[in-house]
Amino acid sequence: MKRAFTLLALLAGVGLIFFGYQYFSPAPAAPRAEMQSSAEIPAGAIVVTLSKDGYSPDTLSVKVGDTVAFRSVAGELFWPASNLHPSHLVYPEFDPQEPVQSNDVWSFTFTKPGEWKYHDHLAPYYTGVITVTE
Ligand SMILES: [Cu+2]
Repeated sequence: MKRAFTLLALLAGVGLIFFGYQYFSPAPAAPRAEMQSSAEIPAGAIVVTLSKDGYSPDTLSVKVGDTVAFRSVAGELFWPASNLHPSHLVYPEFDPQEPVQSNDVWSFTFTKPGEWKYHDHLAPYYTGVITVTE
C-alpha cells in the first residue's frame, strides 16, 4: 500500500512538472515575413559587415521600411540581435533566433522608429546602433 502511494505521488509530481513546463514555456515564435537568411543581399538593402573588428558601419541611420543586410567576413557563425543580451526584448523581431551561417546574409526590415542598439549574440562585445526615422 505504501509503495502504491509512493508511486502515485511520483506520477503526480511528474505530471505537475510536465504541466508546468507546458504552461510556462514561451509560445513558439510566429513566422516573420520581414526577415530572411540567404546567400543574397536583397536589392536596395543597406549592408552591415561583421569582421574581427566588429560591425561596420557600427552606427547607421535608416528610414522606416529600409532593409539592413547583415553579413560577416569573420568566417564564423554570427547572430546580430537587438539588445538587451541575452533576451533581445528591446526589439524582439530584430533577432534571427538562430546563428547565421558565415557565408549567409541575414536581412531585416525596420518597421519601428527608434534608436536600436544591437550586438552579436555569439560575441556580445561586437555592438552597433541603428537609428530608424519616419
Ligand atoms: Cu544576445
